[in-house]
Amino acid sequence: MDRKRALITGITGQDGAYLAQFLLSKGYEVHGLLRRSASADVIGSRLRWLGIADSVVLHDGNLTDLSGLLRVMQEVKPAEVYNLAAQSFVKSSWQQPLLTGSVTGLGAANMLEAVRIACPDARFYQASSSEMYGLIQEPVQSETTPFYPRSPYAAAKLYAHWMTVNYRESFGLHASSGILFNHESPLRGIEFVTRKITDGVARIKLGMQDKLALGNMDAKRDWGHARDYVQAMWLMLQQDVPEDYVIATGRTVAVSEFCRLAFEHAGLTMEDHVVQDERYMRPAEVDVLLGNPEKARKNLGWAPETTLEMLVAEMVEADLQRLRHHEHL
Ligand code: NAP
Ligand code: F7E
Repeated sequence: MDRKRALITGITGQDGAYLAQFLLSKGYEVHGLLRRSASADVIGSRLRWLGIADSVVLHDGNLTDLSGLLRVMQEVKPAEVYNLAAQSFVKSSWQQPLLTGSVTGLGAANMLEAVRIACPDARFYQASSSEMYGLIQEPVQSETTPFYPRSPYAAAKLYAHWMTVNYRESFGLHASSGILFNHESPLRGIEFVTRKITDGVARIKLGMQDKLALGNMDAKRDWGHARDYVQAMWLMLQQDVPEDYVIATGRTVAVSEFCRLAFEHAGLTMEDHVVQDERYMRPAEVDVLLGNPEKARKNLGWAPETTLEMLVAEMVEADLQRLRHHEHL
């Protein structure tokens, strides 16, 4: 029997790598979109870290180039398409608002067009984000909470989110959005606060640096593990009816609390090392996010397996190991 074929945009990112690993374990033939880079050595480092770089098929393409996306879609003919590619760093979206709009927003529209034209029977997943709630309109956010984006990134994601809903309603595409709250892992990009903290803690522990400079430590996030969250993406596409789902843990803690847990895991005291630096503050902040994953629990049978304490421990240990072995990610 032919293996089921999936196409992942953003396969070289944190979620793309874990999703590829998960789909391979389910017996899928996994294809991914790869944007060309002159720094070929860093491309695919996450796939290599998971030991799956040779098990996936990569196709040249960019989310901003519809013709290329159409070509890939015609070539692969995927049964499932996961649109994870984006300019995903919120802070950068104020420096590059148009690029963010074009990749994170219009890029999703390009993908929907490519699916509608070349592969209308494929099931489509859009990586929506809790950042869309921004200035929160309800203390606990669910699928029915109104959105209030607070960054060019969030505004672009909101456009992509509504385009996904619109293509489902207009053309009958099997298109679902996962409104995912922050999820982290040892494969998280180094500029995001959790990985910046665990990498910093590991460096301080190994005597490679003494201080860690952070921005707003009072911001609160609902943090889960990427490995758990990619399973929810897959579950959404296995449903008969496409819908949108909040994926979260239901627990929120401040950046300072994440930081304290990471320092404590390494036997260090946060107050001896952390300094505040204006450079890491944002023009507009999302103060607190807290998701209600009840619909996903009920309809998908999904629940997170990793606690915050387990996540912090895994990330600190991975960074200690990497630095001891002079590995980079
Ligand atoms: P990530 O690590 O930043 O990965 C982003 C991926 O997008 C990378 O593979 C990147 O390729 C690719 N990409 C960027 N611009 C592209 C372009 N123009 N054309 C093609 N590919 C492009 O992000 P992540 O944390 O895995 O998140 C996955 C998705 O979920 C993103 O859409 C993100 O916005 C969304 N999301 C993330 C979270 C979270 O907490 N992680 C929560 C909610 C939603 P390169 O490797 O070449 O840079
Ligand atoms: O910031 C505060 C910062 O950059 C979290 C993306 O995956 O999740 C992510 O977006 C919080 C913010 O992630 C530093 O101000 C303090 O309040 O790790 P972050 P994010 O902005 O929440 C959502 C759901 C996505 O969709 C995005 O793609 O931490 N913070 N000090 C800091 N943040 C950073 N990066 N660096 C600091 O030094």
